[in-house]
Amino acid sequence: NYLPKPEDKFTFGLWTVGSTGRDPFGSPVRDALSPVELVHLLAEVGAYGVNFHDNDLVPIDATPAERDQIVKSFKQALAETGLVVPMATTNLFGDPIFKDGAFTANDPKVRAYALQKTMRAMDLGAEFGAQIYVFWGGREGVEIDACRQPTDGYKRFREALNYLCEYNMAQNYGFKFALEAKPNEPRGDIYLPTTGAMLGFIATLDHPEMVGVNPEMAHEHMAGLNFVHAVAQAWDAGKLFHIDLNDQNYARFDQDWRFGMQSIKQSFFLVKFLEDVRYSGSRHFDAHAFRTEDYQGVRDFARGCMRTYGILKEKAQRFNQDPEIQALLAEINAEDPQMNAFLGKFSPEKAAALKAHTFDRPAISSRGLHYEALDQLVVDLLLGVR
Ligand code: GLT
Ligand code: MN
Ligand code: MN
Ligand code: MN
Repeated sequence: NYLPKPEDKFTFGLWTVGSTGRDPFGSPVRDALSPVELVHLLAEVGAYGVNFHDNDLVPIDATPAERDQIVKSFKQALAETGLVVPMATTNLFGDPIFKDGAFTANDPKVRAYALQKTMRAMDLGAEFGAQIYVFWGGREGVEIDACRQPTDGYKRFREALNYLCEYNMAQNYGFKFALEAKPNEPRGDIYLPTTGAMLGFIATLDHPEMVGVNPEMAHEHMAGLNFVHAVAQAWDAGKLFHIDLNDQNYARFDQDWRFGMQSIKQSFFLVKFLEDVRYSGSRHFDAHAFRTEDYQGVRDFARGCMRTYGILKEKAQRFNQDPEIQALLAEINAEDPQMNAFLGKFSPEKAAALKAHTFDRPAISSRGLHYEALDQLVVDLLLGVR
């Protein structure tokens, strides 16, 4: 039946089901719902959790009294529905003050304000029990490289994260930070444009153990990359703290489509990877309904994201149990005991023996690997004829 279960940890941002369909060319097509109404909508479709930017919940110009009232009513909606808040983040891109970036902006006042805003947003997230804190630097970039050395951008971003790691410790919040890359849009170029770039950058921080990544499928696809590989590298490095699932045609603008809407095969291998390695974090859908939809369509969108994940999860189980597929894999991946003497950890003796060995290149090369057959089995499986 593919109905979502709490252990799936399916989450949505307030900004996702709350999208009113506004785009750079057109005004909203849906009336805005309040955060409380959105929590009820998410509960109705069976989501596990809801995430937010500070200003998705509390408007940027709210008074302290208004903030407290909003927090109170949101907490009540969570209690009524059982939804949790696993992740929180800061809106460091919407307000005009961030037109030249936030942590990396040339104006020190903007950089200081960005730190202040993030600390307050961390306070808000902590109040709701969030454990993951996402950093998407949508405005941290340039249209023209004449305005600063890129290294100043990295240096400022590093200083800000180091500062906020210290704040995290000073407040005892225990957040894990998750950096989200995107190659471009809304800036002409965004610094650290891919998950791989973020992983390299994390190693330069004062507290690398506190910081991981939040890869987004659509963002890696915008860069023309293989999302499963990006996720696998993050996992391999112990850095897959969160994930943004959605879909996207390659090399287009940021489309944020329903998970599985476009790239079924990539989505399948992604779900298979997450399930195979037993990823236990949130499966967060960072996407929104088409502009053609009313709120019934928004529900269809949210249910669709989770349903497709569930279908692909079942397909992954079938892949792992399919005798024909597994026989092919066993054949393709067969060990050669003779090679054990040469492979693995280096030793001078091993290297000497390997250098003296003669390989029969034509014999090795002539072996077919059956990848055509293997892939057709995958296609049959995904198209439901297997
Ligand atoms: C924005 C962006 C997303 C980020 C969100 C978190 S905000 O919608 O397009 O990819 O994950 O800041
Ligand atoms: Mn996107
Ligand atoms: Mn996005
Ligand atoms: Mn995202």
